[in-house]
Amino acid sequence: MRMSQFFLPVLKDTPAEAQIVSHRLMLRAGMIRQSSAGIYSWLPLGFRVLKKIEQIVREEQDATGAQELLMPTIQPADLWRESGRYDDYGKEMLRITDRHDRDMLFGPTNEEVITDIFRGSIRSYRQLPRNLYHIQWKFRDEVRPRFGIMRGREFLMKDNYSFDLDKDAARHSYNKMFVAYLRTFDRLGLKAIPMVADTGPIGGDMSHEFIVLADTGESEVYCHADYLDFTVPDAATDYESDLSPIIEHWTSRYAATDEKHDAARFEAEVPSDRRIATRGIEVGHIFYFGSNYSKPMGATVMGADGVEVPVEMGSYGIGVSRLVGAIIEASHDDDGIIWPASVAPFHVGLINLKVGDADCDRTVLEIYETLRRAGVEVLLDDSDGRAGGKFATMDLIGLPWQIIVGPRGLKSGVVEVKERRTGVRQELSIEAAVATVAGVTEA
Ligand code: 5CA
Repeated sequence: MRMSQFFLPVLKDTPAEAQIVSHRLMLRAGMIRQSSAGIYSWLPLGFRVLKKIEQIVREEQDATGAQELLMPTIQPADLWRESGRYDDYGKEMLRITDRHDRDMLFGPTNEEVITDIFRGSIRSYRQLPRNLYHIQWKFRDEVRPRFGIMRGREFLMKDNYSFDLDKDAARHSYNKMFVAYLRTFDRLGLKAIPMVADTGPIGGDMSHEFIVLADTGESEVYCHADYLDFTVPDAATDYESDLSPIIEHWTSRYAATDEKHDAARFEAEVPSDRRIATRGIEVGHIFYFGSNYSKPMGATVMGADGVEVPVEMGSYGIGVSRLVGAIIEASHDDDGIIWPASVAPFHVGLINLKVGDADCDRTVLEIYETLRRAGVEVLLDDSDGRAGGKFATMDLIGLPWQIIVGPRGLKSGVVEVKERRTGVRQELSIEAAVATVAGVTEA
């Protein structure tokens, strides 16, 4: 992509309304624009990151055997009357009336819709287990939308729903999601700690929130420092095997959100120099709620003994759009964003320091084409602005690598390669520069 053609409305000044660094940087880097309170447009740079996160989430879900579908954003109120949540959900639900005076709503979550699909299609225990997910926009009319996309009113969520015959099988489905979440957040370059959590309006009696520690987070959290060094299960994990040893390991130390915090236990179980009491960003939340929805909504299956039973269910959410902010909170410096390679909007920023200089123009094009042929995503700064401005923009948008081509270097056959994360600069031949940045495309 050529910068001269790319829609990248970067801001020079820090927007006054942005209180936290991720919000400031997303606005400055031209990733998002507010449409109304808590509702944002995703501009091309931000949208590329959102899609990359979505794809990693999808790959890790598919690896567990979960299947993707797509449910609507607008739901009929009647389904929520059946589950008993229509009145309970309160003002956070955006209620809509259609032209026939039917009560509709913009979905804040999808337990009712998926339970309705399930009950219309599945009859026998032989058709279980099932785990279905979608990645779809949600709307919650939050009292205080804030911090940009971090607490939005409209936001993108991955939500799954598992269906099992009995509690043991449902526990296995829960464990699968637990492991998939550890892997997903790790691939996104985040350390997310599973913490015992409250179930709120979703309900149920077992729940974990996955929390990224950050001073700017909205949740107060308490945990053992050991979690920061725990190893995440690898890609070869067999999801059909007994996953409980992994879960036991990852729940072996104290970790709880504010609502579930027990100060006496925290002090008894965690040595004082290992206690972390801080804030965190909730990037995922998993729930086991048994038959809370299947019973009132009549989602039953025939068991092997011929007896009809309500299915055991769980639901599992990841805040896909919130993750963009969480990653920036975890990875930035004074100059801007530092994207982990796995979600970077482009892998390389290629800067032509002297547009119009035949040597520079030719070399830049040669590098651009070579990288593109190798499948590396490149953003070519072909504008004729000042060098200082070009460097500042490249640092702000945080691509993992920069290749800087100028007339002076070319005289001695070299270009400059800068790694954004470390700031390390090297003068290299063109071939070596290409090999350096192309050799690390895999996250
Ligand atoms: N049905 C369940 C699981 S699928 C559910 O809705 N869970 S939730 O309420 O915990 O939301 C799941 C995830 O969505 C949260 O962990 C959080 O990362 C994200 N999320 C929730 N509310 C917002 C919001 N207002 N803005 C951005 N992300 C949000």
